[in-house]
Amino acid sequence: ISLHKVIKNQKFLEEFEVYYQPIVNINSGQIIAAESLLRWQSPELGLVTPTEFIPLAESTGLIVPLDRWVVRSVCQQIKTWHDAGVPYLKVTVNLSVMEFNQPDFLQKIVEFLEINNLEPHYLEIELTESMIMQDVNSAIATMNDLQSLGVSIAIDDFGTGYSSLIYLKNLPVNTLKIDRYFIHNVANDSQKSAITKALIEMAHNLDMQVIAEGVETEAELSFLRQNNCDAMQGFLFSRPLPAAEFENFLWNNK
Ligand code: G
Ligand code: G
Ligand code: MN
Ligand code: NA
Repeated sequence: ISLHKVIKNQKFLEEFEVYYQPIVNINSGQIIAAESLLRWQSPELGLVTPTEFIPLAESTGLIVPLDRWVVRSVCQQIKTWHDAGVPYLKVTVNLSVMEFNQPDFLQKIVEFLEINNLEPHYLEIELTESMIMQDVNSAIATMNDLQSLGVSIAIDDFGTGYSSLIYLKNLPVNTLKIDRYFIHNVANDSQKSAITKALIEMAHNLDMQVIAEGVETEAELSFLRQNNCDAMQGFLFSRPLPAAEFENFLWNNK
């Protein structure tokens, strides 16, 4: 498809948009953060989801400028929201392993924070287990550098990768995001319940915050609340929203 042409022409500045899904404190119901999620509104193809275009962008290397555009846009957006009076909002960014491994990756993060005069702890990078396990030592070094800058780190889709728990103990990680596979019907599935409880307890013992992904029902939410999960995101609370709608949502939830 025409992704290559689009990005080459710099037209992606017009066709791509960052959506934001609220992340909510499980007890207070307050919005504490948002996950940024990229969307491609193609004039020819309509709304294309990341699962379709990210593999293509990765195989062509175009994911690097694309991910950088996302980080830059997100930093700018957080700053705009802070200036508008939204306190303490943190935003997470999903990155491709290709961008994470670029030699100037950290330098770019610093640059985007600085040009927006943004404190680093408002940015969180989401990494998957498989991204980290490709080259554990190098990943840990980059993660340590991010944390030294003040940027926090989440492990995304946790439970679906192949990382060993021995490694998890040694990873510099602030937040563990339990994959939505485990959350779906968790209250009525004894195996998922057992795994989810164990993951929450383990993460807390490692001083990590726990976010449940893909929460769709009240039953799932109350299970998570009873078992001390810290935060949640999912369609029960809100779908990912365009920036302007997300901002309205924020004001209505104060
Ligand atoms: O929003 P949706 O569920 O369709 O996202 C599908 C996948 O695309 C998720 O695994 C998510 O991590 C990934 N993704 C979303 N936004 C970005 C982005 O800006 N950069 C990268 N590299 N991946 C993203
Ligand atoms: O892999 P990652 O966790 O980054 O993917 C996030 C994706 O999950 C987003 O594309 C988002 O659209 C999707 N998502 C968010 N909340 C829900 C939910 O409650 N149910 C389902 N099925 N998908 C969700
Ligand atoms: Mn994610
Ligand atoms: Na996930």
